[in-house]
Amino acid sequence: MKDYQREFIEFALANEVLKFGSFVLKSGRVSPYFFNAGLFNSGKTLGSIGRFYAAALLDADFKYDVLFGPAYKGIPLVCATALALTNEHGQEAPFAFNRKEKKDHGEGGDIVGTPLQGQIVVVDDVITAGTAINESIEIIRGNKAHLAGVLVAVDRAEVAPDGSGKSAIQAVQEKNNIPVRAIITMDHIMEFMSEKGTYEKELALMKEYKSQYGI
Ligand code: OMP
Repeated sequence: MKDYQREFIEFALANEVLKFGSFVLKSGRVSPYFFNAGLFNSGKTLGSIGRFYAAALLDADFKYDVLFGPAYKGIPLVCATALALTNEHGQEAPFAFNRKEKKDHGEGGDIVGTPLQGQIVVVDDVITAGTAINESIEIIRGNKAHLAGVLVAVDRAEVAPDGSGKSAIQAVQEKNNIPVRAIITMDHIMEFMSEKGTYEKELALMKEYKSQYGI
């Protein structure tokens, strides 16, 4: 685990974005942890999350023309990432996001920001079953742009509910022949918990969940 990944887990815990407990997921699975990116809800936390995404994007060595943040949760994330890439790393970092409802007046269309052209990297929160990411891929293809990669905050590394035996992230990578990277994975969270030594009960539940649904 790299320093920025450990710092990211500490930061997510301090802001209660990462929580331990019992949470029902979109997939219906009952998870002992949940990552709620919607709680990055102040200038301070958004500034920090942007720096973590920017560090991970550079670590992954993605080559991009435009960063794309899918509505709604991806919108502040892509703005924060682009700002950090400019302020901290001197990159121009063009970005775009979509509207959920197409606008038929004014400038029209469903994309706001830089036109979706060239190599696109999607910036989003969490991939579980892959529904949200597949919608983004359709938007990019619909604009005749090229998907270059996907960056999310958390890779839950769970087996997809489709019975393929792969994780949703593996399926997206293989189907589109692109890298999908995350700032942290479930394993990083577990490594952090075991380093701290104060999460004995929670870690046991994480291990149990991983043995049931992990990839
Ligand atoms: P998929 O669209 O199935 O890949 O699920 C991704 C979505 O699950 C996220 O955009 C969230 O709405 C939600 N989610 C989280 O935000 N954090 C989690 O830790 C787990 C989930 C989830 O429900 O699986």
